[in-house]
Amino acid sequence: MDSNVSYKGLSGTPHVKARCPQYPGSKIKRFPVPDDKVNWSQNWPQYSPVNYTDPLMTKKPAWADPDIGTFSPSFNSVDGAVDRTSFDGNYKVEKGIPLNPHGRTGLAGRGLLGRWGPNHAADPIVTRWKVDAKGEKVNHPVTKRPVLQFVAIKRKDCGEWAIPGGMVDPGEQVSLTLQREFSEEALNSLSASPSERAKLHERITKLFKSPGFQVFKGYVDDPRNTDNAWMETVAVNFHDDSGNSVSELPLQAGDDAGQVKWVDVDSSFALYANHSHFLELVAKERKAHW
Ligand code: RP5
Repeated sequence: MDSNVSYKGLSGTPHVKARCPQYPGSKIKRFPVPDDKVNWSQNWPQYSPVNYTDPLMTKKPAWADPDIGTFSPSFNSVDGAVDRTSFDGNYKVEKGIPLNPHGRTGLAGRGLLGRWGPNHAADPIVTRWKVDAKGEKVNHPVTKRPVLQFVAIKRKDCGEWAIPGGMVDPGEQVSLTLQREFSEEALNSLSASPSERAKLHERITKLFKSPGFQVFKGYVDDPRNTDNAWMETVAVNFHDDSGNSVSELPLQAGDDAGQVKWVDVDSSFALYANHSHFLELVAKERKAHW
C-alpha cells in the first residue's frame, strides 16, 4: 500500500459516516469496522464485508459504470470523459477493484454510487451576512462575531440538511457544476421556463464567475461510501458581501432537494456527511461566528 495515502478523516479521526451501521436506502447492515481496523494495512483475516450494489444499477443508468469484468476502466486516470483520479493521489486497485483510500467501510461493491473508485461532486457554499431590520450585521451574543448565513437544502433521500451540491457530469468543468447544482436544487431552475431560467442564470452568473474561496478539495465522509466507491468533492464559497445579488433571489427547492432556506452558520447545526466541517472553514476564513 502506498505509504503516502492517508486513512485519516478531516478531523484526524478515521471516517465515521462511511461506517454508519445501516447502509442508506436499504436494509443492508455494514460489517462493523472498529477504528483500529479502518486502515487496510491492519491485517484482519476475519473481515467479511457485505457485498451490495443498488439493484438500480442492473438497469445500466447512463451515470453509472457497468460491473467490473464487463468493462475496462482506467483507474487513477482521466478515463475518456470520466475522471477516475483521486484528490488523495493514487489509490490501490486489487484484482481490478479500487480500494477506498480512507480504509474499510464494512461494505463492498458500489452501494448507491455509480462509479467504481472516486465519484466526483462539487459543493457551492453560498453565504451572506445575517442582518437586522436596519440592515446592520448581527453579532452572535456569545462569540461577538458576525453571523454568516448559507443556503442549505434538505435532502430528499435522507432528510438531512446539506449544501446543495451534486455530481460533476463527465467532462464537465467544476465551476459549471457548482452553478448548475445551485440553480437546480436551490432555485428550481429545472422547472422554470426557458426565459425564467435565462433570467436566473444571468442573476447568479456574476457571483459564480467571481473566483470564490476554495474551501475544501478531497474525500467526503459520505454515508454512501463503500470499500470500492467513494465521494470526493470540491467545495467553493461564493459570498454575497453586500447582500444584493443571490440574497435577493427567491429560494425554491428543486431536483434532489425537499426544502431550501438560509441557515445561520453555527457549529450546532447538524449537516450531511462532513459538510459541517466545510462551513467551519468558511466561518474561519470570513472571521465569522462558528
Ligand atoms: C456529498 O454528496 C457531496 O459533498 C455532495 O454534496 C453530494 C453529491 O451527491 P448528490 O447530492 O448528487 O447525491 O458527498
